[in-house]
Amino acid sequence: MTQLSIDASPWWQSATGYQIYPRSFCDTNGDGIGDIPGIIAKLDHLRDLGIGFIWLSPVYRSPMADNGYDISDYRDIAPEFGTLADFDRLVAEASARGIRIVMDLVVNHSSSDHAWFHAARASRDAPEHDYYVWRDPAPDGGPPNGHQACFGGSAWTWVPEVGQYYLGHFSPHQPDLNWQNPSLRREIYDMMNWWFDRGIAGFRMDVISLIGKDVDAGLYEEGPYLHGFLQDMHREVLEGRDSVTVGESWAVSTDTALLYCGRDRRELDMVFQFNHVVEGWDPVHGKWKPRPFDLVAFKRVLNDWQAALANDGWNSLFLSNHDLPRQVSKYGDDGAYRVKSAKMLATVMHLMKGTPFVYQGEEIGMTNAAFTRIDQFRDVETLGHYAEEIARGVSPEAFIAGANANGRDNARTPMQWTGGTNAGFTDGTPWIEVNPNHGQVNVEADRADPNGVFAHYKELIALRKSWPAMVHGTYRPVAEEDGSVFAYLRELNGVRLAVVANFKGEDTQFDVPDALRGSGRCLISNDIPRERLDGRITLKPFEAFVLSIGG
Ligand code: TEU
Ligand code: CA
Repeated sequence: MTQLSIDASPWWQSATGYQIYPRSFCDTNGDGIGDIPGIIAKLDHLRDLGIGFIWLSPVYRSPMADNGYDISDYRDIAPEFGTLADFDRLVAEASARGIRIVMDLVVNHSSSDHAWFHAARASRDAPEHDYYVWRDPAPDGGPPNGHQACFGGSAWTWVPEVGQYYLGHFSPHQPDLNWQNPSLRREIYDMMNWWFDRGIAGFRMDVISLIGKDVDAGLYEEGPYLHGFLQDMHREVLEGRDSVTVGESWAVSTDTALLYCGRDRRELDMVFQFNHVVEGWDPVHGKWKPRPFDLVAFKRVLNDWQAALANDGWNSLFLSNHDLPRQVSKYGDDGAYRVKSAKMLATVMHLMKGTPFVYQGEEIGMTNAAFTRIDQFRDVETLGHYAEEIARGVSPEAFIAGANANGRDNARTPMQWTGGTNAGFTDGTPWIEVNPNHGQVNVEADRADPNGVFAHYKELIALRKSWPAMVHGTYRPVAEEDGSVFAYLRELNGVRLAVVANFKGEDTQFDVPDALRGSGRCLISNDIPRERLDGRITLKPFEAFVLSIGG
């Protein structure tokens, strides 16, 4: 890439994103629920970290069946989170610190409490009826087909008033919107433009790969209408804006990625893909039965994505979000090597080509929860599947073990600000229990430690701003069959960055591949800085470093 094209590259390529799950971030009024004033109160923490934008999980008005991923008014803020005035203040205060706000766009479905759905379920003649997906019963009166909802049970719910079933791909509280209806699409585009006019910088689009579904053909993910609708949305909303869009897709693969984010497509800027996440799930039992971590397979997935988007499109880089376990628990060691392995994972992810996303608490190495009773869980998905799995004969202990390993509540325990009561998250009773390790793991303690996790993230994010090779350099994987070490080379205009990371909690021998040989400056390390890469080296447990070689 030439210097000119680098200078013209969009801001979101060199920025780092930070995801906030508002309910669990910071509570200012003692109701036990995080709120927008709480986010504003903590903006200095994010400015110090150096992030460029916040992806804010939904703050819209919602009955909170799925913590806001069930919206009852797209143009208002949930009272428990604050007001539109609070939101405007957030945009302004963030902007004053050089931080943009990216909202979550949840338009595959609304809440069953949305005014549209109230009208839709009351009469077939209401214009809003067709905003949702209705089908007649099967000949026996049962649901039109056997499609199961993501959070358990049938995806179809009977409404006697209209004598039809509606589709709720996730749950009955989340009726699917019918994107085939042009008025519905118009409503959504107008709403998006309304938020842009309020000063937001873009959208993360929830399960966007579902909007083009063909229900009767049984096609849900990446259905036949998907890209037509995304191009339509681009024309009506995104064209000409200096915005960023990231579409969430559990179905996207390296084969389909460029259909969303190829430069000539006029759809989205990036996708959140999950191939590397699902790789760690049981092929039959899914997330509830995780399989042992396989570094070679994990690298293969990420390396394939780097290759697929090498010259077109752009990767999003993440291991964590509000639906996933804490990364240090999942891929590192949340015991003796918590700090060191958290830094190692961050180094590997931030040095790849793409835009890194940090999930709240990741920057201090927060860990999974270790719940022992089902009543400690809050997540609609976990509770829905619990009922189903128990009915199927799975023991509660086995299910809870799976939920502790992979469940969504791991990421949703409150942000640990201090070692004090409720980790400084709330003066009241938190809506979900605080992780008991907050005495050791908290922002105050970690930031006070020059060798803390925060310091390492801050350094990575700063490096990104001064090393164009980190953002735009080519990516070349090495030692792909090595089951312990993740290593690669980034290269731009003669600048070569060698990245080496030991995924094992023990000393590991590593034969330095030719491509990485050389000596130079150590840009970042979680151990004693190295200056030379040659021959066979012994990596310390979870050691990771970046060396600028030969330049
Ligand atoms: O998640 C999409 C989704 O499919 C998840 O439910 C995912 O499959 C699951 O966590 C893995 O088992 C998005 C949001 O990120 C999630 O929080 C919402 O619950 C969901 O959509 C519905 O809006
Ligand atoms: Ca609150």
